[in-house]
Amino acid sequence: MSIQRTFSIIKPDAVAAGKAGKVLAVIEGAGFKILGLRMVQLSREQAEAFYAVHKERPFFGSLVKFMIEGPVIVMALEREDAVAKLREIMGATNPANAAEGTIRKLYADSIERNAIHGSDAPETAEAELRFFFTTSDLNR
Ligand code: FUP
Repeated sequence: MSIQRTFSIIKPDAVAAGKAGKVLAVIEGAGFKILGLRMVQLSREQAEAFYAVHKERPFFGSLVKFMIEGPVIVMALEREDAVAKLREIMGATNPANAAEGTIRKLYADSIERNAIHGSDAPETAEAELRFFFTTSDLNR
Protein backbone atom coordinates (compact mmCIF):
# COMPACT_ATOMS: atom_id res chain seq x y z
CA MET A 1 0.00 0.00 0.00
CA SER A 2 1.40 3.37 -0.98
CA ILE A 3 1.24 6.88 0.43
CA GLN A 4 -2.31 8.17 0.21
CA ARG A 5 -4.26 11.28 1.19
CA THR A 6 -7.47 11.49 3.13
CA PHE A 7 -9.79 14.18 4.40
CA SER A 8 -11.00 14.70 7.94
CA ILE A 9 -13.16 17.10 9.94
CA ILE A 10 -12.96 17.71 13.67
CA LYS A 11 -16.67 18.27 14.22
CA PRO A 12 -18.34 21.14 16.17
CA ASP A 13 -18.82 19.08 19.36
CA ALA A 14 -15.10 18.32 19.73
CA VAL A 15 -14.02 21.85 18.79
CA ALA A 16 -16.48 23.42 21.29
CA ALA A 17 -15.39 21.00 24.04
CA GLY A 18 -11.74 22.01 23.61
CA LYS A 19 -10.82 18.53 22.37
CA ALA A 20 -9.40 19.54 18.96
CA GLY A 21 -5.80 19.34 20.18
CA LYS A 22 -6.35 15.91 21.72
CA VAL A 23 -7.96 14.62 18.51
CA LEU A 24 -5.05 16.01 16.50
CA ALA A 25 -2.59 14.36 18.88
CA VAL A 26 -4.16 10.95 18.19
CA ILE A 27 -3.96 11.63 14.43
CA GLU A 28 -0.32 12.75 14.55
CA GLY A 29 0.49 9.90 16.94
CA ALA A 30 -0.76 7.48 14.28
CA GLY A 31 1.82 8.83 11.85
CA PHE A 32 -0.27 11.15 9.72
CA LYS A 33 1.36 14.18 8.11
CA ILE A 34 -0.81 17.30 8.11
CA LEU A 35 -0.90 18.71 4.56
CA GLY A 36 -3.57 21.30 5.26
CA LEU A 37 -5.63 22.42 8.24
CA ARG A 38 -7.98 25.30 8.91
CA MET A 39 -10.99 26.31 10.99
CA VAL A 40 -14.19 26.85 9.02
CA GLN A 41 -17.75 27.83 9.90
CA LEU A 42 -19.77 25.73 7.45
CA SER A 43 -22.79 27.35 5.85
CA ARG A 44 -26.02 25.35 5.70
CA GLU A 45 -25.52 25.03 1.92
CA GLN A 46 -21.98 23.67 2.37
CA ALA A 47 -23.07 21.15 5.03
CA GLU A 48 -25.99 19.98 2.88
CA ALA A 49 -23.69 19.59 -0.13
CA PHE A 50 -21.01 17.79 1.87
CA TYR A 51 -23.53 15.28 3.25
CA ALA A 52 -25.67 15.11 0.06
CA VAL A 53 -25.21 11.31 0.00
CA HIS A 54 -27.33 11.17 3.18
CA LYS A 55 -30.06 13.60 2.08
CA GLU A 56 -32.84 11.00 2.05
CA ARG A 57 -31.90 9.66 5.50
CA PRO A 58 -34.09 10.54 8.52
CA PHE A 59 -31.14 12.07 10.38
CA PHE A 60 -30.10 14.44 7.55
CA GLY A 61 -31.72 17.62 8.92
CA SER A 62 -30.39 17.04 12.39
CA LEU A 63 -26.90 16.20 11.07
CA VAL A 64 -26.75 19.42 9.03
CA LYS A 65 -27.97 21.47 12.03
CA PHE A 66 -25.23 19.92 14.19
CA MET A 67 -22.49 20.47 11.61
CA ILE A 68 -23.26 24.21 11.42
CA GLU A 69 -23.71 24.85 15.15
CA GLY A 70 -20.11 26.04 15.47
CA PRO A 71 -16.75 26.00 13.74
CA VAL A 72 -15.10 22.82 12.51
CA ILE A 73 -11.47 22.07 11.64
CA VAL A 74 -10.93 20.63 8.18
CA MET A 75 -7.75 18.66 7.52
CA ALA A 76 -5.87 17.15 4.59
CA LEU A 77 -3.87 14.19 5.90
CA GLU A 78 -1.24 11.93 4.38
CA ARG A 79 0.08 8.50 5.36
CA GLU A 80 0.50 5.02 4.02
CA ASP A 81 -2.98 3.52 3.62
CA ALA A 82 -4.42 6.81 4.97
CA VAL A 83 -8.12 6.23 4.30
CA ALA A 84 -8.34 2.88 6.11
CA LYS A 85 -5.93 3.90 8.86
CA LEU A 86 -7.89 7.06 9.70
CA ARG A 87 -11.14 5.05 9.82
CA GLU A 88 -9.41 2.63 12.21
CA ILE A 89 -8.31 5.33 14.66
CA MET A 90 -11.71 7.11 14.42
CA GLY A 91 -13.62 4.06 15.60
CA ALA A 92 -17.20 3.05 14.82
CA THR A 93 -19.77 5.72 13.86
CA ASN A 94 -21.61 5.08 17.12
CA PRO A 95 -19.16 5.66 20.01
CA ALA A 96 -21.00 2.97 21.99
CA ASN A 97 -19.58 0.47 19.48
CA ALA A 98 -16.15 2.09 19.07
CA ALA A 99 -13.01 0.21 20.12
CA GLU A 100 -10.99 1.31 23.15
CA GLY A 101 -8.51 4.07 22.38
CA THR A 102 -10.28 5.28 19.23
CA ILE A 103 -11.12 8.97 18.82
CA ARG A 104 -14.85 8.36 18.99
CA LYS A 105 -14.56 6.12 22.04
CA LEU A 106 -12.48 8.79 23.77
CA TYR A 107 -14.22 11.99 22.66
CA ALA A 108 -17.63 11.38 21.00
CA ASP A 109 -20.99 11.79 22.76
CA SER A 110 -23.39 9.97 20.41
CA ILE A 111 -23.84 8.54 16.92
CA GLU A 112 -24.60 12.07 15.68
CA ARG A 113 -22.24 14.13 17.85
CA ASN A 114 -19.33 11.87 17.05
CA ALA A 115 -16.30 14.20 17.07
CA ILE A 116 -14.71 13.37 13.72
CA HIS A 117 -15.36 12.71 10.04
CA GLY A 118 -13.01 10.69 7.83
CA SER A 119 -13.44 9.87 4.15
CA ASP A 120 -14.72 6.34 3.52
CA ALA A 121 -12.80 5.58 0.27
CA PRO A 122 -9.90 7.01 -1.78
CA GLU A 123 -12.28 8.47 -4.41
CA THR A 124 -14.41 10.11 -1.70
CA ALA A 125 -11.25 11.45 -0.08
CA GLU A 126 -10.15 13.18 -3.29
CA ALA A 127 -13.62 14.70 -3.80
CA GLU A 128 -13.82 15.86 -0.17
CA LEU A 129 -10.27 17.31 -0.30
CA ARG A 130 -11.25 19.30 -3.40
CA PHE A 131 -14.34 20.57 -1.56
CA PHE A 132 -12.15 22.39 0.98
CA PHE A 133 -8.59 22.66 -0.37
CA THR A 134 -6.93 23.91 -3.55
CA THR A 135 -4.31 21.88 -5.40
CA SER A 136 -1.58 24.25 -4.20
CA ASP A 137 -2.77 23.84 -0.58
CA LEU A 138 -2.12 20.10 -0.95
CA ASN A 139 1.29 20.23 -2.62
CA ARG A 140 3.53 20.66 0.39
P1 FUP B 1 -19.06 7.60 9.30
O1 FUP B 1 -18.51 7.34 7.94
O2 FUP B 1 -18.58 6.68 10.38
O3 FUP B 1 -18.92 9.05 9.71
O4 FUP B 1 -20.63 7.31 9.22
P2 FUP B 1 -21.73 7.52 8.07
O5 FUP B 1 -21.10 7.96 6.78
O6 FUP B 1 -22.59 6.31 8.06
O7 FUP B 1 -22.59 8.71 8.65
C1 FUP B 1 -22.17 10.05 8.50
C2 FUP B 1 -22.63 10.82 9.67
O8 FUP B 1 -24.04 10.81 9.78
C3 FUP B 1 -22.13 10.27 10.99
F1 FUP B 1 -20.87 10.65 11.29
C4 FUP B 1 -23.15 10.78 11.97
C5 FUP B 1 -24.42 10.83 11.15
N1 FUP B 1 -25.33 9.70 11.45
C6 FUP B 1 -26.34 9.93 12.34
O9 FUP B 1 -26.50 11.04 12.87
N2 FUP B 1 -27.21 8.90 12.60
C7 FUP B 1 -27.07 7.66 12.04
O10 FUP B 1 -27.88 6.77 12.32
C8 FUP B 1 -25.99 7.45 11.14
C9 FUP B 1 -25.14 8.48 10.88
